[in-house]
Amino acid sequence: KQQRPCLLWFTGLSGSGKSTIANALDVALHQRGYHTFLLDGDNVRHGLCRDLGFSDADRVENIRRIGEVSKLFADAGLIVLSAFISPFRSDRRMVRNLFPAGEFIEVFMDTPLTVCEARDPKGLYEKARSGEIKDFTGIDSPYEAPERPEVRLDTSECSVDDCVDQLVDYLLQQGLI
Ligand code: GGZ
Repeated sequence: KQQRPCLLWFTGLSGSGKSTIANALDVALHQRGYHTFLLDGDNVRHGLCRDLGFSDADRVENIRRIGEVSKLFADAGLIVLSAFISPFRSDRRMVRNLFPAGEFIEVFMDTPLTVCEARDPKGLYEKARSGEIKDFTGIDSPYEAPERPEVRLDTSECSVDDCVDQLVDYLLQQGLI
C-alpha cells in the first residue's frame, strides 16, 4: 500500500492521552495495511534514554535523541508515531526541522490539566502535589503549549475512536496515506 514517510509528534501533559491515541492510531493504520513504528516512554525511557531524568537539560536530550531516532525510522519508509510530553517549544521545533515540510505533524493533546490530574492513572500528580516527586510537568515544571499544531485533540471532549478518525482523515487529506 502506498504511504509517504512522516512523523506524527504527540505532545501534551501526563495523562492527556498521548500514548492511548498513538497506540490506537497505530492499530488502525496497521489494519489498513500501512507500515508504522511507535515510540513512547515505555520503549524509550527504559532503554535508549534510561540515563536521563526529568531536569530541563535531560528532557532536552531525551527529545533530541527521540527526534533523531524518529528521523531514522522515517528514512526507512515508516509512518512514525512518537508520544512524549516534550514540554519545550524549542525542542519540538528542532525535531520539526529534521523533516521536510509537511512530513512533521504536531498533534497537540490539549486535554485540560484538571482532567489529566483527575485521571492520575499512576498517582503521579498526587505525588507531585505532595512534593514526593519534583519537577512534574504542569505542577512545578513548565509545559509550553504549541501555537500552531497541525492537529489539536482534547480527549475530555472526544472519544478515542473520534480522535483516531480525525488523524486518519488528516493523513488522507495530506496525501500521506
Ligand atoms: C513528567 C514524569 C515525571 C516528571 C515521571 N514530569 O504519564 P506517564 O508518567 O506514563 O508519562 C510521563 C512520563 C514522561 O516522560 P517523557 O519522556 O514523555 O517526558 S519529556 O518529554 O518531558 O522528556 C510520566 C512519567 O514519565 N514521569 N516523572 N517529573 N512526567
